[in-house]
Amino acid sequence: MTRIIVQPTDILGVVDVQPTFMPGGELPVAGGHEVVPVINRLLAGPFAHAFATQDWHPPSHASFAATHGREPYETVVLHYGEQVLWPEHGVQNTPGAALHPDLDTARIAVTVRKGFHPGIDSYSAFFENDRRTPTGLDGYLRARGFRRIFFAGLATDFCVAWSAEDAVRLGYEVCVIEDACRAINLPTTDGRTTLDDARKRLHAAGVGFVRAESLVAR
Ligand code: VGL
Ligand code: ZN
Repeated sequence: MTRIIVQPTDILGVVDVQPTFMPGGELPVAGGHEVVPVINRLLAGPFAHAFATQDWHPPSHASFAATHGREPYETVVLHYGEQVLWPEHGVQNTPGAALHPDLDTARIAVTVRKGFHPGIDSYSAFFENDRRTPTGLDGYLRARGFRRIFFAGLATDFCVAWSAEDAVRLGYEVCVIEDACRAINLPTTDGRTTLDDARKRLHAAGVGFVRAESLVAR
C-alpha cells in the first residue's frame, strides 16, 4: 500500500543514527549502519521536514553498567524505575556520539540531545525515562504544526519504540518505518525478545508499521 506524505504536517523522526550504535561502535546494533542510506533516500524524497535525536551521555552516566560496578545488560531499579544497564556509549563529544557522518542533514531542522542528565536515562525523544520530564520536542513540533511522525533509526525496541509510544500519548499520529530501523533485540522471558515486546506495545498503541518504499510525496 502506498502512503502519501503530507509535506506540511508530516515529519520524519531520525532517532540516534550515531556510530556508537553501529558495528564497530560501543553499543553495536546488528545492521545499524544499513539504516543510513534508507534514511537518506527518505530525506531526499518524500519528507520535506525532519528532526533528529542524539543520545548524549556524560561519562559515568547512570545507564552505564560500569557506573554501578555491574555487567552490561543486567537490569537495576533506579529512582524512576527499571533500567537496563548498557556498555558505555554515546559519550558527549566522542566520535561515536556524533550524528553519522554520511547522514544527509540538510532537511534536519532540529536535533534533540537526550540522556545528558547524569542520574536519569532518556530513550524517548519526548521524555526522560521517568516519562514525565520533557525534552521540549513536543513544543517544537506543535509550534511548527506537525501532526504525524514517521520514525526511523536506532534502536527499534528502545529509543524508537519509547519515542513512538510517547508520541501517541501526546496526540500525534505515528508510524514506524520498519526497514529504516534496526533492533537491539535482547532476550526477555519465555523465549521472547525486547523487539517482540516493543512491537506488541506499539501495535496496541495504534502505531502503524510501514516500509520505506511505500512512502511517496504528493
Ligand atoms: C538506545 C540503549 C541505550 C537507543 C540508547 O538508541 O535505542 N538504547 N541508549
Ligand atoms: Zn543511551
